[in-house]
Amino acid sequence: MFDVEAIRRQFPILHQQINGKPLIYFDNAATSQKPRQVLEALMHYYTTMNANVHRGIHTLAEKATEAFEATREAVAKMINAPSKEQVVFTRGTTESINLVAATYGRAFLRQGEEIIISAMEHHSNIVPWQMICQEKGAVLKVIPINQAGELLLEEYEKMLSPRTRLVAVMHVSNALGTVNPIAEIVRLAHQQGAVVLVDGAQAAPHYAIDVQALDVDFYVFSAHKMYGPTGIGILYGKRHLLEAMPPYMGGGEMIKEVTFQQTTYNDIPYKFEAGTPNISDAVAMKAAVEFVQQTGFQTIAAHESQLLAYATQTIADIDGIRIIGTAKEKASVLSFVIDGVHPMDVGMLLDAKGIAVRTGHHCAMPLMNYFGIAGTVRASFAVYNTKEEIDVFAKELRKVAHALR
Ligand code: C6P
Repeated sequence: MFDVEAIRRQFPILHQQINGKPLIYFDNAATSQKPRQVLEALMHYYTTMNANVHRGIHTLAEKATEAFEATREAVAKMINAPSKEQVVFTRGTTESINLVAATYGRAFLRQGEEIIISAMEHHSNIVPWQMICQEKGAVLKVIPINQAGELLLEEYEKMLSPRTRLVAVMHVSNALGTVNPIAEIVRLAHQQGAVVLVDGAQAAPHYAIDVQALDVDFYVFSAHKMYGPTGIGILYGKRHLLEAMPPYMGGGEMIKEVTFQQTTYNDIPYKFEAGTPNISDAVAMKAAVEFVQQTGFQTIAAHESQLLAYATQTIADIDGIRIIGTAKEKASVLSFVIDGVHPMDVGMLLDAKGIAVRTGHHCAMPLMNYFGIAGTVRASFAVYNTKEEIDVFAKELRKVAHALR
């Protein structure tokens, strides 16, 4: 039996008052809160083993390196990567995408070739591709969506051609909640010889990811949205691609030998990890991986899906409300507008009641343009949220809508 109160007890931050009201944290798509085991892992790292990794032969350096590499191993297992060398530590999703755009893009993209993204992408999965297309004279194409916020797969299929070099799509939309059919997107791209990068920032917190079953070429995500620390994220890549890609940044750790004439680069993944990495947060990320695995992805997804259904139904009859993102397959993101009311005003009035939601364009301005809106109010749920919180949220939202309209 799933015991949400037992889960909540593991999250110290949840047990506080905000503006005199018990905190209701519904901004999980922006960043999730951290369980005690992650906080303790950080403390444990700094109080027992802090040292630089891969460099020293002293005991602490060995301990730190072991803990750092243990996270790589745990992440590889979690996403079913064939080997831990295919798991590169980055600062997060944004850096992972920029890394691929800058290295794979710079090395392999040719003038007149095409990169396909989708109309619902986060700016992190638009701008790096725009930059590399401009640099290389390549063309950026965009898969359109329907009013429900679903990709038009027939249009995508028509867009693909031998000119397509790379397809970059999100697994789950941060602004709509749409879950995209990644295996099918990958299958179609591979038929044309294109590689696929999947932005898994909003999928990794909710679903068991199997990079081999999906057959993705690159899969990227951030620890901080899956109960881990900020400043650490993952780039998974197929071995032959990572090996063929040039390095991202130059510096320590990414080399085998340096002379003033030339440098030979280290093997993967270290080739992409120049400089002292974010060791402490990487080490603590293992505790986040363990948290989601102990809780179980099935349990997490089932609970969040109940919350989404309950919230959607509970707010549906509020005057003037319109839900943005009504795809058949949805993760626990509830985005909406209220006619005649600015999303920011809603967010501020909810905050006064201790309720944290995100308002605005959610770093998806082209998507907002498609819907003809400046932004939405977004409630996004995590495993520690409850139906009772949704009841309070719906009651306060009703009052806010009434007062502002
Ligand atoms: N979305 C949101 O509130 P970083 O910041 O690198 O960890 O993740 C960027 C990113 C990339 N792709 C998707 C689908 C995302 O949702 C995000 C982060 C947050 O929706 C902050 S804008």
